[in-house]
Amino acid sequence: MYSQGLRDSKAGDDSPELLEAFQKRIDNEEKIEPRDWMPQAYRQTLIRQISQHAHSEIVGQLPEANWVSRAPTLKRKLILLAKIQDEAGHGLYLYSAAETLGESRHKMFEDLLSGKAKYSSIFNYPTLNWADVGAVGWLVDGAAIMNQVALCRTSYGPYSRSMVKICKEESFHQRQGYDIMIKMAQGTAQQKAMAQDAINRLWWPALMMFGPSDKDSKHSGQSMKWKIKRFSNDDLRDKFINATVPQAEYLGLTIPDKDLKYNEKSKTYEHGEIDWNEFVNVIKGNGECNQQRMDARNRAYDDGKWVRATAAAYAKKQQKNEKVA
Ligand code: FAQ
Repeated sequence: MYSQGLRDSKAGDDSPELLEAFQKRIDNEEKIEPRDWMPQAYRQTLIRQISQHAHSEIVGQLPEANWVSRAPTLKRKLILLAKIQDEAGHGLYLYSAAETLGESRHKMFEDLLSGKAKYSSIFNYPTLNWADVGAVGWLVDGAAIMNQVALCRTSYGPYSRSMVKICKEESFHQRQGYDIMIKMAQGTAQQKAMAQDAINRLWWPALMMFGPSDKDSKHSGQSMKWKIKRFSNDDLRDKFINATVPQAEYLGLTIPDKDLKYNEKSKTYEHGEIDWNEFVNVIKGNGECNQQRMDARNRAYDDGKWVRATAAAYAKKQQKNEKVA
């Protein structure tokens, strides 16, 4: 019943019996695999989320790439290059995971390059000083891990397995970012001021990475029922704040939230109001760097045209040779 294959799971096939049996599998913590029957809406939700996630990894290389040529030492440059390459790899695993759902990579690229597809809001902010590279590793990768550790248990097999490897690498990214922050915070007064400036600008955008508040999140309810998401946006955001505030204290830096306070009873931090207008504006394409990011991705795609043409010609030639042999 479940191995009907991709072509059998079309709109209109979602009978109550199939839906009920599918939900039972989810409730029993079974992983859903590419050739299993799945509701169209489950497939579409995954394609949307996984492709947005893949685009984020790819666009997310750009703010850090800004500092490759100006890293302060050869060692820092090597570490940064390795991290950026990891992000490209994450994008590729995720595009592959989305392909198992029947979406073509070409279509996903087209949607990104035309501005139709979303990617994480955080990458539309600039990286203005070297401490931003530390803050991106510490806060952005830190927020990404908080979300992705939960996704290791997501119900779709290929997505879940790709997350396991990605999380191992993100954990190294987070630590290299924190290491930069330690050096800056313990350095000269000017370096410490740069570290504080980075956290002032990136703290709130990092909190926005978790998505709209639970009351405004349109997909969370169904995604949690299908165990695509294991925690709500606000729960993950709170976990991130609770883990990160003590790290900022260790650095001797201040979280730029005058309303942040520790609740002795619940043993958790309560944060101030997030500027949701800013979030909406950025995901609509009006952030500080949206245009710059899109231009860079389109330029890279155009520059790579000859590589794709050569690879396609080579593949065609190989096929022809195989036929002759
Ligand atoms: N930015 O109903 P919800 C990384 C959209 S990886 C832009 O709550 P959902 C690694 C959302 O798509 C970072 N758009 O949606 C790295 C939806 O739009 P739609 C990426 C956002 O899906 C580090 C609408 O708002 N991680 O950083 C954002 O249930 C350093 C309504 O929202 C992932 O993608 C946002 N922040 O929950 C790389 C993790 N938030 O499609 C380089 C996987 C929400 O209806 C350097 N994704 N939207 O038009 C997820 O866990 C989920 O998709 C959420 C959103 C939690 C992001």
